[in-house]
Amino acid sequence: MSTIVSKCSGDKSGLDVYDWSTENGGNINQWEYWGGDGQKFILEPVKAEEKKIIGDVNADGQFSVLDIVMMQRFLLNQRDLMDSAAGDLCEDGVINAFDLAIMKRLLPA
Ligand SMILES: [Ca+2]
Repeated sequence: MSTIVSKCSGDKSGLDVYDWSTENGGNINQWEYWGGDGQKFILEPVKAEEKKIIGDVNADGQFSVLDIVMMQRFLLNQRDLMDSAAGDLCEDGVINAFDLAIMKRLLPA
């Protein structure tokens, strides 16, 4: 179990489930730390499969020249990307030549 304290309180207060609510939508607010169950949280790491590899448009788990080839063919309307989210390197919601340019720059020599 972990406690999340706020720096602005000088580490004296932290997250606290108001009135030990067990209801959906129960409030969490800041309260002076006293070690109650409403101030204890379970922190879980992000699962590995949820982590995206930037530029891995063929979804093989690594970024390589094969991803650049797939991206070039996608931009020529010759095929789809296996993972289009990994191809939006500019993070502007559009996959275009600017994303390809970044991919080429990121590729290890
Ligand atoms: Ca790949």
